[in-house]
Amino acid sequence: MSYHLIIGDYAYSSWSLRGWLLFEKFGIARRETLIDFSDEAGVAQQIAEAAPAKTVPTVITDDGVAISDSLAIAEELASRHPEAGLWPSDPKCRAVARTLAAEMHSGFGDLRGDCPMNLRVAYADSAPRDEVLADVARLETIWAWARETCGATGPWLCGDYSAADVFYAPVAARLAGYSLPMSEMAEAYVMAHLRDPAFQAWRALGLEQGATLPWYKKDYPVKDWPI
Ligand SMILES: N[C@@H](CCC(=O)N[C@@H](CS)C(=O)NCC(=O)O)C(=O)O
Repeated sequence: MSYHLIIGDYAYSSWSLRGWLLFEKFGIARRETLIDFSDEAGVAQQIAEAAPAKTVPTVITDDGVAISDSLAIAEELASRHPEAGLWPSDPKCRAVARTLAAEMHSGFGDLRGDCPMNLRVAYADSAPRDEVLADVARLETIWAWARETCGATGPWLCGDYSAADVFYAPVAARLAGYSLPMSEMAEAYVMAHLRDPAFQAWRALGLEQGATLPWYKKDYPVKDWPI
């Protein structure tokens, strides 16, 4: 099986980071095309070959299907590569992992809206609104629930690194990048993502490639990236 993975800007495209980690962390080969977020042509126009897909990440399979949603990509790769271990093998932990990935995929609108992923900068204080703090509290609740239910003792939510962790990698970047207040447990999880070699490789690409896009800039005091 071969795949063509189309991704957006390394520094700013949180969904693309998820799509890329689904391949990179589970050793699945693909060729990649990078979409330019600074191009006047929007994403849909740039990925016209993958129509009706209109967002990134999009994966084109060798049988010609454009999978244009990160959760669908996770499920399809898990089905096609059962040996890769995208979801935990234990049914109980797999249910937990899927629940967490799905909640991320459909939720946390305030956090996502106020704190867009930006791997080029970290802010010392982002004056979070109560709604954003409520999203952080919810993250802490479900992260703790996952760890407890799966008996996780290492860095990841459901035991070994799984697709659930993929979905929270950009969330970790937001919590760290906007200096959001969090518990010790959450901070340890966030730092595990920031230290992850795959995440670091992606961020390094984001520092090297692509334009700095002014519409992501926030007027908060800047600090060094936490790691
Ligand atoms: N539900 C989609 C969301 C993908 C998405 O919104 N991607 C953004 C980039 S991070 C995009 O392509 N935006 C371009 C547009 O909306 O025109 C997923 O899970 O992959």
